[in-house]
Amino acid sequence: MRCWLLLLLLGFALTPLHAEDGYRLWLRYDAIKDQPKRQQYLSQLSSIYIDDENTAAKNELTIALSGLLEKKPVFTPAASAGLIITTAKNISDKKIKSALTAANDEGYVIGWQHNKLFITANTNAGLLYGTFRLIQLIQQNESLNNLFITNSPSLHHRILNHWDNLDRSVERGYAGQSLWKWHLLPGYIDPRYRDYARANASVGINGTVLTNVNANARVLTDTYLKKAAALADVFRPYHIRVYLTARFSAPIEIGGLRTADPLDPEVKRWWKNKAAEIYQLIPDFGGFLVKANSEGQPGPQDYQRSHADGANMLAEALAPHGGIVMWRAFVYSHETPDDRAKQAYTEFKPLDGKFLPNVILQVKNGAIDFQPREPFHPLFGAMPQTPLMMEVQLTQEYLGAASHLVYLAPLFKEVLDADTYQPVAGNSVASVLQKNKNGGIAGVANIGDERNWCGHPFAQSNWFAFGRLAWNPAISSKEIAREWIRLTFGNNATVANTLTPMLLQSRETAVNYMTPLGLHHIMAYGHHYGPGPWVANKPRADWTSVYYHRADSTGIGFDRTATGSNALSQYAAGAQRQWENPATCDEKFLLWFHHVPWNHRMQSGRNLWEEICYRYNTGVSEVRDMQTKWHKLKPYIDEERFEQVRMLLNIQEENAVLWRDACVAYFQTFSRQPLPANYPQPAHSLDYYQQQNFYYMPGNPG
Ligand code: BDP
Repeated sequence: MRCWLLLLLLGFALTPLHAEDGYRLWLRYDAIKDQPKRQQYLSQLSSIYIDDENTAAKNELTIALSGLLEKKPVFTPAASAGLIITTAKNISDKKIKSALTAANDEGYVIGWQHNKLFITANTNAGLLYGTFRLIQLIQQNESLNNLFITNSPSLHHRILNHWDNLDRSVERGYAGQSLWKWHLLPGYIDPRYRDYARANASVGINGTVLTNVNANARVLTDTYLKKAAALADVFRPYHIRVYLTARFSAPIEIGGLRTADPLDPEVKRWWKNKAAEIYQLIPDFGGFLVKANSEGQPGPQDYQRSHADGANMLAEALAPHGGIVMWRAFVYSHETPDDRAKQAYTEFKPLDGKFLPNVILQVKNGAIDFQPREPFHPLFGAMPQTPLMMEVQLTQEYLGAASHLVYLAPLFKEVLDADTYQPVAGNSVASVLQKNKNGGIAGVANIGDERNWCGHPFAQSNWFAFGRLAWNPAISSKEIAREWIRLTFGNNATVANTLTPMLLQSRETAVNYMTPLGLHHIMAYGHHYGPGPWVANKPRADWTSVYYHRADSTGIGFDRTATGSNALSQYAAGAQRQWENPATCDEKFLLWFHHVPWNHRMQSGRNLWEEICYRYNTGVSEVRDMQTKWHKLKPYIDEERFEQVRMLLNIQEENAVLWRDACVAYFQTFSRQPLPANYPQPAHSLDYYQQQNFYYMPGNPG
């Protein structure tokens, strides 16, 4: 009995106080085990000077070094410090000085001067980013000797878009409820708000839109503005600005006006007063994000005004305070029978040059809607006089919700690196975004109140990758993956070497088992989880799957060339050339641009039907491969996260099989060809797959 008690006590003593529940994200500051390394860091960093007013950086250093080095840092005057964190002053070293001159407002330089390590920047924001960088190097046990880093963000606006509602539901959110406890604000400040700000600042995110694009005007009332102001107060030391979504009809709904016509003087006055009221409460308020005349949202077209009229009216109200309007280009009308992929371009291209300078057009990465793969949006490069933001989706609305492991950096990179050929070859989407000082990138957040923030432990990597790429679109997906893995799972080489290729492959895997070869929008109706290639006869054609895949007895795919919708013509000639001919079209986009005969010969030598089967099956095998790899890592991963990912991978495998079998069974009714030899037969009849439904998936509005 006594022995049993002893074992039990011992067991408790060995159990870490904090479970590995994912809460700490990549900000994990466990003690460095390598003693010589630790000693060296201690000698270099034991005393620190930091300029006043940098409380966030100071706090972070205290938390980080107390954990990593198991010793609280001592803050001293500059003369006696080993690490000096300061803006401009005191820099004599030429190299550092000139790097600092070259750095922009938020950039930083880390380097040595007279045996002291310096983090220096032109602003306190830069100092914070530099501090996080230094901490991340230490987390990865990198040597600080001879360190010299100079780093500035290439995009000015790096903003998360929360699709969070005031009732705390999250549109397309799979990680619990909204982080914002509106009912308790402003009185109760959840400590989590600060951790959220820390995580964002650590990867350079500098803005957050708190509310859903399908906006509720109430957030602009005094009561809610005070709540938003309380959040802004928490985020301010982390250099994160707060933005809100503005419902276009707010002057009617909360202002008591009879119209929201953007040219009406009373409406203009209402918005001007509203902006002034907001800036009283939130002096550094970032501005508005607006979804107008899209999917039933109100907008200027309700009054026969243009998108430019609407955006400029709001921009005028914000301009005196330094605010911006992010006006979304995601518009398509059910009254317009034209290909949905063409409509945003048709609407906005003629408005280039018609917006005020503080309007930024926010364009989704592709012309349809965050599909597993889309060619870049034709508006990139086509609006040279308008600042653009690219909107990507971190929440996995079309990529298996938070149940599938899909690392999205390769998706973001594919678009950022794509050549727009505007005005000539060599102008990537990233360079288009960078052309205007107001350019930027927005990420639809995948964050909720689940303990691990994003639902799937690996979904955190998409938040991280978004920040890194927003800061520097040139870094590789691999570099980001390796770093995230080390910060999140530790520095074990086996773990990093196994997980890096697994992450890098995972997006292509999802494309394979969901929408290979340019297929798109063939998911289940409404909640968008799981397959639904048969979806037809809905209130609008472009909410069905058959509208997009167009399978028939002759072939499959959407003809977007001159013989079809001619969406291709919206791209520059160079871009068109790579896609215009089915014989030479990049196969990734074949069925996006062409309706292709079932017997079309693919590069592999298979015919199109066999290739479709092959891709679906490859997707499933690749998920199984992820499972095998994960199992091999068991000895290196803590039990909690290991088990959680193991179970989620099982769900992903099951769902990938469902995608494969449902799609193959359905498309076979058109191809009328047998399954290739050795190809696994769908376990059930098509009818069975059509009956499957995932009821009550979270995040589905209405
Ligand atoms: C789609 C979502 C919908 C959003 C819409 C948008 O299904 O819930 O409201 O995009 O971006 O992807 O406005």
